Amino acid sequence: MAPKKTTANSASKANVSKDELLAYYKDMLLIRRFEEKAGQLYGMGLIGGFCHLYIGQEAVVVGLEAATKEGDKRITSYRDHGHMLACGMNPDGVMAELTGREGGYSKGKGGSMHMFSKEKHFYGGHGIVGAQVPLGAGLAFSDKYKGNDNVTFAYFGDGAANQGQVYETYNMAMLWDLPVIFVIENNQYAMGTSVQRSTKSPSLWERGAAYGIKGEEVDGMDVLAVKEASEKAVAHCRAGKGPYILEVKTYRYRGHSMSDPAKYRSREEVQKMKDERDPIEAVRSLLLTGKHASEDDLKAIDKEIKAVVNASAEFAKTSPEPALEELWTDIYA
Ligand SMILES: Cc1ncc(C[n+]2csc(CCOP(=O)(O)OP(=O)(O)O)c2C)c(N)n1
Ligand SMILES: [Mg+2]
Repeated sequence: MAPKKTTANSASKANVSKDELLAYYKDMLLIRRFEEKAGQLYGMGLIGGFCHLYIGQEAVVVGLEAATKEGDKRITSYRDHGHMLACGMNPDGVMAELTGREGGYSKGKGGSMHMFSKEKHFYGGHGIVGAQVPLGAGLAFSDKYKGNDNVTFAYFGDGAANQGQVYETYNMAMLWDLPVIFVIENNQYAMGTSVQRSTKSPSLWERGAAYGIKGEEVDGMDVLAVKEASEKAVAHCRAGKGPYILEVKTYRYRGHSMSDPAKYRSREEVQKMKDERDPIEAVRSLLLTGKHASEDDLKAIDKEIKAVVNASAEFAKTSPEPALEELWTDIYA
């Protein structure tokens, strides 16, 4: 059966409680401030190697996580700091991994793209474009095999959506009715190529039709729309109906990685998104106009989050570098 296109919107905003709105605001703001700090530490030479920031895309992961329960799994690409914070991993451990310190999630030996948390069911952090998609189906297979109702979120980008392994995975996931939500974070660009330049059929979720997988497109700058779509997708998977595709339309404000001359788009385009579609500003405005919070309340939240992020940076600077002997631990050979 062909997938149905039902673009979720925020029509149900009125049904969202004050506490929920505040929680989404805080979660998105934590990611934004954390990423800004990571950018600063990178500029100071404290973070080496690759570093891909999530700024602009915060509503995607926060909206999706809003529909999860304990036991659900997540796996993503190298643009992974936001996913880790949103599933409750400790900012100290994430920041210390970025600076390559002992207190990091991979003891300082993995860096930005290679962190994991068994406790929070976060399975990385993958630098090979698209590689996490079949791995995500494998995670879902394990839950199906065990007979529980957990769901796996396999996140990947618009660029990765042109990888062959994605479609091999779609086929197997549908054949075996795996409880996996394929989340295409369509931020309009791959490394330096826009979707328009690289992709003949710009609707990425509709490709699931070839495998009979249902899906939809969602406004990824609207956390409430993402949450609503996530609830629907999760219900589908938990009911044993097989995989689901969510193409979440979003935008990254920063370069692909820290070393990106960004010649493929104009400053005006980026500024327009910031001015008109910022996901955090949107919730801020809902909080204020709905009289759920005052300017002072929001200032206090800002302060609270800055303190958490500053503490993580302090930890990441002071945690020692891994000892030399660590070169010989956590390796296969
Ligand atoms: C198999 C493979 N090919 C190429 C690369 C280089 N590369 C890294 S990220 C990237 C772009 C991916 O873009 P997208 O999937 O849209 O994710 P985004 O960076 O926008 O989150 C490319 C080509 C890689 N890491 N792995
Ligand atoms: Mg992209």
